[in-house]
Amino acid sequence: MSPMLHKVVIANRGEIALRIWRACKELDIKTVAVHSEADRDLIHVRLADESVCIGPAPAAESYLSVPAIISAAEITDADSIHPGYGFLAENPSFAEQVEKSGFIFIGPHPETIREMGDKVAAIAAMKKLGIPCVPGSSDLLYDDDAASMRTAQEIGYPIIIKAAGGGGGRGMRVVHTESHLLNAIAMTRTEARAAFNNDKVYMEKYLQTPRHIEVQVLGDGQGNAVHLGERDCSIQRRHQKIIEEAPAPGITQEQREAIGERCAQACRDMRYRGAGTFEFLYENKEFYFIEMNTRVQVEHPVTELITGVDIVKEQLRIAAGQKLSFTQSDIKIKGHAIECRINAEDPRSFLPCPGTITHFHAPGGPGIRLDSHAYSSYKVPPYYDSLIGKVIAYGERREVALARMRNALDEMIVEGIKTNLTLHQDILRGNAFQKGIVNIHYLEQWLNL
Ligand code: MV4
Repeated sequence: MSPMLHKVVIANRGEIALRIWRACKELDIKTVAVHSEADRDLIHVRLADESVCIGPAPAAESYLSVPAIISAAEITDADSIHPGYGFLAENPSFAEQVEKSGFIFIGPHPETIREMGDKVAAIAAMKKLGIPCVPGSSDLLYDDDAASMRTAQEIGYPIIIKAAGGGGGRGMRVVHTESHLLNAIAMTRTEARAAFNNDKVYMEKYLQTPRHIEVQVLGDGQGNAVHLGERDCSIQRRHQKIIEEAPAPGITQEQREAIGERCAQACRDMRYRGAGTFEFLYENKEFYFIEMNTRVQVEHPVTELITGVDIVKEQLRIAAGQKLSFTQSDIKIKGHAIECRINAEDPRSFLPCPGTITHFHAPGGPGIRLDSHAYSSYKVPPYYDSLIGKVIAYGERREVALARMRNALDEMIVEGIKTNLTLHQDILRGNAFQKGIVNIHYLEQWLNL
């Protein structure tokens, strides 16, 4: 068996940096925290074996600085770099430079990240590998107006124009009638050129009320891969997820195995390395692939709780060159888990609310997990995203997980700053959420009431 990693640079901040530190310690791997000037007081900086300040507060000059992070790995004699999520996690040039500098990038091969970052290439690859995609999704649009109009006609309105370089909700336009089509294509193309330096756009059938369901996978880069079931992430606002759960309510074991096995087989076929997520829209009992994420995700804990697999530890083992130590038949989905993202923000305006947490109490008890870097006297800086922690509730049944989550939210104390705790309590009281039937528009519609 390949030896374990020796020393990991944690190239991130906040709760995920702490999560990565925890996994490293369990595997007896040394850690280097790299942090900005605004993040000296982060808990994982204190806990790590070594820490390096990599620049001033703005992310562009610290967490997004490739030379600063690689230099930190060099001076601390680390052997590997974990990017977490956000920042450089899905930047293929970063992964490439990490490897060219002689370090292990804890994630997929740079070429895989590059391919999945181009949504048109990703869809083409998935289609070949037998993953169900949205009708029309392989139709690249050229500067041929007549052809674009024919394609839209064939797919049937409404359609959606998406930028190949976009993703996560950036660079899309819904078109309901032919009269708006050409203008929408031109506008999406212009915006995409400016935002992503890539004016490739494509067209899909627009699904009006889908749920967002995603499948977690792990591959070892040696042809072994498993799926860890699915998550429902439909509760979102402006493409920011707020609540996630696993398994997705109403998905049968047969559906789970069918879609999961397709994803796992696709990973075996492409020798996928690391943790990954297949994002689907789910409507009328059908899954439609939209994007693949090549990183660990914020919501990975719900999957950990229903499978017993430590996804971050698996990322480290895979990066060390180890084969997956389990096969699909070893993976059993048990119970139900729900995650609430706790943000430092105004619960009504959603404006970020940085500041000092004067008093903090962590919820606990049976089936409650808290992934958070927050503590009493911690100062939430204004420079980064406002996530201060995640409450994750587990129960043998969904109702039990829900009851435990309600208690945990009641029990949790965050004083000194505003948080969205009350928003979570309101959502959990809603009828549709309790029934487990919400689609991606539910929260925004409910907020507008
Ligand atoms: C769609 C769609 C409907 N039909 N594609 C938004 C984020 C990006 N990942 C894909 N997105 C969507 N693609 C088709 N063909 C609706 C969305 C969408 C959405 C998807 C997932 C989660 C939240 C969303 C909110 C609005 C729109």
